[in-house]
Amino acid sequence: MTKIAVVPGSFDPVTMGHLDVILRAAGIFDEVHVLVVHNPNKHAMLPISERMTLIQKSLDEAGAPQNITVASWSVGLLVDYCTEVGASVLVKGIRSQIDVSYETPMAIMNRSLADVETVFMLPDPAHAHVSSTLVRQVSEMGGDVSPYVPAAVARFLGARRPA
Ligand code: COD
Repeated sequence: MTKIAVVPGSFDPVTMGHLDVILRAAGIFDEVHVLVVHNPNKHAMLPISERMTLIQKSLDEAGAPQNITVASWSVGLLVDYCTEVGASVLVKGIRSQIDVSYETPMAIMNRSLADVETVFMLPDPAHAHVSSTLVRQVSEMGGDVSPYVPAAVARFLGARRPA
């Protein structure tokens, strides 16, 4: 049976940490759906369509395998999307105890709601300190974010900066 995994996130913007988790998941599962979801607890910088474009460009430039699809979801539960596409696994990156505390209740709830398992993936140590929130802050204050984001994102954020 085809094993489909969903890698959900705000991806505002996608970082090297996200990209690492997505590419590793694509090596484990038959199909991976990168799902851009609005997180009501965060103040968004980019519209969802722009985040999707940047993810697709980053994947293309990384020479990503063809079993990765980029999608978005704005109505209902994350597990409703999983049911709709036949995905049985959610993949989440875990950088710290804070991530574990945040993700554990959601993982238990998602299994209870729809029998969707959550796989926690440890980060590449090179990217363990990277978050979209920090990237947004550094970028907005005029810093160089190119070590932390794919080249497509660095170009995009650089072009947005006032001259
Ligand atoms: N290295 C590895 N992993 C990383 C890194 C990094 N440097 N940075 C982020 N990650 C991981 C995060 O831990 C997370 O797993 C994922 O990548 C996405 O991160 P973000 O910051 O883009 O996205 P979030 O944290 O805002 O997540 C948004 C979601 C909507 C996916 C989340 O809030 C969620 O699962 N919501 C559940 C909605 C729902 O259905 N609720 C009801 C039942 S639980």
